[in-house]
Amino acid sequence: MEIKEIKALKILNANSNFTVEVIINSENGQFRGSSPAGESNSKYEVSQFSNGIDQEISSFNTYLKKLVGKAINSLEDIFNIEKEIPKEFIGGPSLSLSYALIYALSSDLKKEPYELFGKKNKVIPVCKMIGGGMHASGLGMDIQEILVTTIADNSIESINSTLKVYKKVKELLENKTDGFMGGVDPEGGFISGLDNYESIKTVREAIEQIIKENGMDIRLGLDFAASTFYKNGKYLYKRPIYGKKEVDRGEQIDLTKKLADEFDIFYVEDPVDETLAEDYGEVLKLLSNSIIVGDDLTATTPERLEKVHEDINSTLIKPNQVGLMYKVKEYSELADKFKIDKVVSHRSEETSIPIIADLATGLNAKYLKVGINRGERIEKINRLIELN
Ligand code: 2PG
Ligand code: MG
Repeated sequence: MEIKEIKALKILNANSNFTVEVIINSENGQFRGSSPAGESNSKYEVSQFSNGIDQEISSFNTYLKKLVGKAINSLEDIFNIEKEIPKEFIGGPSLSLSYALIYALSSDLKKEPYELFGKKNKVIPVCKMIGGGMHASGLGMDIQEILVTTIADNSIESINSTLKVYKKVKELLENKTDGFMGGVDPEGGFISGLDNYESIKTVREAIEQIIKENGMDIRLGLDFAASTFYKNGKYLYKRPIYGKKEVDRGEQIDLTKKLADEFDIFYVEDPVDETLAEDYGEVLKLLSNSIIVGDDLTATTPERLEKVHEDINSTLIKPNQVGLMYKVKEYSELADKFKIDKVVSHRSEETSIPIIADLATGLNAKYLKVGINRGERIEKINRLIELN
């Protein structure tokens, strides 16, 4: 296929902030790609717009003119464009371009986008129930996310049970908290006035009730995003957890173990600060039946995974953390080499394209981390249903 016209423009993401969209016209029609952003970012991820969004979109449009007339016939051709892209555009602009190219190319080859990366495989969603940390603008828990996943034969079965838990959590929050009006964070997690401990307890209760009613195998997860409340060697909780508000490194590891034992937590993401790989390793040793997931720690960056792979057994893959799809592929292959489970993930400030569902499928990820409420998340869940 040939790029006939191409342009970048400013659009809104799901948290009402601006991001970039790239629109390509080829002989097969029009194709769009847009990149998300995170509210809680890793210090190891690339910045989305290094020169400010307006300035960057304007110079990116000048750059994109060079691509008019270019023939794209394989994923390698897209990777070659990425390898030549000026550094200043790596982030939001580069990823939006790659996503638009992936859609254009797959249409031209009469393939589904996931087929450019690999075969179809089972992907299980990991979905947010309650939001805190930066996602709740400091109004909720300190822990950023309480999540639910399932052991299931296929994604539809898993989505069904996850949805039941989500609705049960809402019901329990309505009964437990006075001010709760059903409000959600950008990822569809409920924001309530309950503290960390009571919030986790509530989701556990919801899971137990659904297991009892439906006999499904449902698991609890947490994304601490611990770097967001780690200051000068201490984890600072707004309200006490196990009687403490200020917790040192060793105590944070103990607290993670205590929560995991008390609430049977299966999925543990970023329980400690992103710079402390050895502390992830400690958590991994203590919780041998859980999956210990690196997100801020690894930032979808191959060099980071090389360094810290022994301290985790799972990793998120967020393409915009690295901004280039050839790096994402390299990262995914590295994870396979180290036998690290892969969780392709949404960002808090998503756009509406469902591409991460295709990436999770084609890259043979075990999980897709995504919200189960709000239009831009539902796009991804529905794509997963379609690919089931
Ligand atoms: C995370 C993500 C997605 P953000 O920390 O895992 O849930 O949040 O996009 O804000 O980094
Ligand atoms: Mg995270």
